[in-house]
Parts: sequence; structure tokens; C-alpha cells
Amino acid sequence: MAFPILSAQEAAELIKNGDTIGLSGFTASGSPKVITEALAAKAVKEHEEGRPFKVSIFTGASTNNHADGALARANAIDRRSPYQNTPDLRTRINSHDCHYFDLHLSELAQKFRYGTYGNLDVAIIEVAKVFDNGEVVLGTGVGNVPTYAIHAKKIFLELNDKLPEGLYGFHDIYLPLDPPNRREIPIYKPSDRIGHPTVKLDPAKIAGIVHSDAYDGIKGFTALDDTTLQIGANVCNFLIGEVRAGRIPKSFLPIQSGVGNVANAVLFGLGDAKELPPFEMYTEVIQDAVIDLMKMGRCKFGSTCSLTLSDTKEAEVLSNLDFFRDKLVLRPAEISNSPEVIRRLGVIAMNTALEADIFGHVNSTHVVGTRMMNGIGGSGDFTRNGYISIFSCPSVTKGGLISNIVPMASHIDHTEHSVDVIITEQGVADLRGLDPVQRAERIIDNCANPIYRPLLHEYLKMGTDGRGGQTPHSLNAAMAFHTAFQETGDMRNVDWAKFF
Ligand code: 0RQ
Repeated sequence: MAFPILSAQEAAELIKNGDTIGLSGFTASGSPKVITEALAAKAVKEHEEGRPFKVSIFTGASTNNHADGALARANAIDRRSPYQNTPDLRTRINSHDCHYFDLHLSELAQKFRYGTYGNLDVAIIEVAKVFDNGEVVLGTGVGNVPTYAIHAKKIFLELNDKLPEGLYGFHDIYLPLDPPNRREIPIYKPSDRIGHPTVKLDPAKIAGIVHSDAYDGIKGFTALDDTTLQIGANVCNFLIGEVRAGRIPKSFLPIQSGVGNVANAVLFGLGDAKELPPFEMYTEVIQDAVIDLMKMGRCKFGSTCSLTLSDTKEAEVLSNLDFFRDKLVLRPAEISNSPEVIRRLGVIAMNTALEADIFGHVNSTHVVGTRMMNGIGGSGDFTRNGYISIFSCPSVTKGGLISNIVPMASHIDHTEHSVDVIITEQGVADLRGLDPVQRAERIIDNCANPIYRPLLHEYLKMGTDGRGGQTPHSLNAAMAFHTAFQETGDMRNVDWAKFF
């Protein structure tokens, strides 16, 4: 069957104000680029002519500047889920121009299939190849494509000419049955394949193919510095200690690693930690550092939802696909992030905190409790179900004006019940088996920056001295670090005397 070839503008013309759209991709990779740019241009024109134009956007995770970025600048996004990390969209979310709901990534597909979020008018899917029967080979990110493909009334394909057909075979597309008919997802090791290399689309739904050769535009990471290098070393030393003590098997366990500069540094550390055996990953994102670890033989296999690689690293992988063919599998988000599989495999979950409080609650999403940064992403899927759940972050931010260890987290994404270990460049706080006061002492002594330790100890003492309770917060003072920062720009200006 010959599918219509459209320009990006022609495709955008077929998308209406109020439509709900599902986009391919995950954490930028594999997201559409040219139709979303054209849609943003259409929105700008509609707004200039006095007509409303906004669409709802559902994805696998974050997209790129061509999708979230362009559409946010055009103020064309009404509703958005489950994750984003684009500065322009962040601004729209925090100014209430866009209704963003922040969701565990593993949950979206099934909720969509049950109709929780309504109908899906359009899916825009980046592909490496289209077969005449409507089957497609996806690009470097899968996200929720299998579900969006079923539910969308019409589908536009972005056939990206830079994606080699050799990507055939890297994907493992599997849709679980939904409750009450769900059976086990039969993955028993990261490299198990349980599905199909292509997504089978209904050819009647394919409204057109748009050619593209655009890159996702993913930037490399900030150069490692003393702080991030030390965090990476502390994580690795902790893991080595766990293996020596027999709490992690000598053969090791699969690793999940989050996104960002800190996660990148942790991965870098694993390259050097030769006492740990070569390892496998069961994760949602594979970033540049993992590709280097594969070339070094340190990472044997990666199960992931996306290859979130800088443009140069992506080009390197795409031109050496045969080397990576037996080392990578790309899965839908509900499988890469499946709580069932994560728990079964015993995944070591390693994610990043914006701030952690002295009792072990973690804020990954909200700056000073109010401004959305990115979203919870898959960090909750892995943290709640991991074999060991580790959070790392620098002890201070903005040259010490902000302590990332605070009396009470200003927003909580991961509770004390799920967080096993907190690690900063100062050291490691292993919280397992400790009560709240013991946890607080360990986090303050091992993880807080020395410039904040006395203030944090004083806070804890105020609670343990008089107010009691198993988790001895002083509720009137619990947010004093944050209010000191808001009022004076420096958390060190907290004055406990004001409270007692
Ligand atoms: O701001 O860029 O203005 O300097 O936050 O901080 O230290 O560079 O950290 O890049 O590793 O990202 C939690 C955001 C960390 C990320 C977060 C400021 C700091 C800087 C970034 P600037 P760093 P990273 C897998 C799992 C949630 C989703 C997740 C994230 C910026 O890891 O989004 O884990 N995680 N998903 O200055 C105010 C604080 C701060 C602070 C840092 N306490 N207060 N600002 N910053 N701490 C992937 C997926 O789910 C797809």
C-alpha cells in the first residue's frame, strides 16, 4: 500500500485545535521534529489571527526542542503528561499556561488503554522504516508508541532519513494484557526478548508520511567536576562494599541509572570501579557514558526505552550498529519501567535528588517546593521496586546558598519507605534498618555539607528535646531553610531563635 507523502505543513493542517496527540519517543530520542515545528508555526498564525489553538500532548517522557520547545514557545500546549525537561515548557507549566500532570512513566500506557485521559485523535511517530503493510521500525526511543498506535484515530509518520534501516531488530515491542487478564511479563534477565521488532500499525490509519533528517539535538553533559566525580566514587565504593559483604551477589545485579549530570558522573565512576564485575542494565535511558562503558567491556548489556545520546554519540552508534546489536534492546516504557520486572530482576536503582530531608524523604521535582523542574519520570517506578534504591546529589547548590539536605523536603516524590541510601560528595548514608532519628543523624553527619551540619543538628535537637514523636519535626520551623532562601537568598541565614 502506498501511503501519502505530505509536507510537515500539510500534516499540521490536518491537526485541529483541541486535538489530543500522542508523540513517539522517550527522553528526547525518537520524538517527532518536523510536524511538531509546523504545528507550532500553525498555532502562532492562528493566535495572530485571533483564533484559539492548543492541543494536548502525551508522550513517553521528555521530548526535544522541536516538539515541547517549539509548541511551548507558541503557547500551543493545553494538557501535557507524563514528563518534560524543556526550559520553555517549564516556564509555561510554572505560569499555568499549560496543565501538566506528572506521572510515573510505567503507568501512562495502561491508563490510556482504559480511557482515563479520553480519546487520542492523532499519533505522530518517528520511524526508521515503513513497510507496505503498515509495520514500522521505530527510531532510538520507543515510549508509548504501541499504545498510541492502537488508540489514535489517525497516524502521521516522520520517516527520518538519518535513521538506518539496520535499526531493525533493536526493538522488542510487547503489549501486556490489561487487568483482569494480565499475566506475568516474561522477562527473567535484561536481555530476554518477548515481543516483535516492529510496531504493526493499521495501514488505514496512516494519514501520511513526512520525510525528515533532523536530530533530536541532545546536548552532551556538563564536564565532570570534583563534586560529581566524588559522588560517582562514593556510589561505586558503596556498591563494592555491598558485594564484599554479600548483600549484593558477586555476579552483581542489573543497574538503572537516572538522567542528568549527577547520573552521568555515577556511570563514569562505574567505568573505573573494576572490583565490580562487568554489569547489565535494566533501565529506561541509556546516555553517552553507557556507550563508552560498552566499548570498554564494562557494560555487557542494556535494556532501555531510549538511547538518549548526544548528536555526535548517536551518529557514532548508528554507524556501528553491528557492534551494539547484541548489547542493546529498546522496549516500550511500560516494560522498561515495569514494577513487576524491576522487582523480579533485583534492579539497583540510582536516581538523583534535588533535595533530601534529614529523615530520608526525597524531592526530585520541585525547586523550593513550588516550581516544577522536570517531573518524577521513571524515578518512582525504579525507586519503589528496586533491590536497593539510591539517591545522590551534591550536598549544596549555587555555591552553598542552597543546602540539598534540608529539615523537611519542600515537596516529596520518594518517601523514607522507598529510599535506602543517600549519597553526596561528602559521603554515604545507608538508611536501611534505622529509625527516623538514627537516619537523621546519619544523613546530617555523612551527607550534609559541613557548613550546614550545625544548623541541621540544632533543628534535630529542637525536635528530640521537647516535641517528641517518632519523627521529631518542629512544624513551625520545618520550612525555615526554604523561607530563609526566599527572603535572603541564602539558607545559612536561618535563625532558629525566631522559632523558639
Ligand atoms: O540548575 O542548571 O540552573 O545550574 O537544578 O542540577 O546538579 O546539574 O543535576 O542534571 O543531575 O538533574 C533532579 C533535576 C537533577 C534530574 C534532577 C538545580 C541546579 C541546576 C540541575 P542550573 P544538577 P542533574 C530517569 C529518572 C527526576 C526524574 C528522574 C531529574 C539544576 O535528575 O529531573 O530522576 N530527576 N528520572 O542548580 C534548587 C535545589 C537544587 C537546585 C539542584 N535543592 N534547589 N535548585 N538544583 N538542586 C529518567 C526519566 O525519567 C526519563
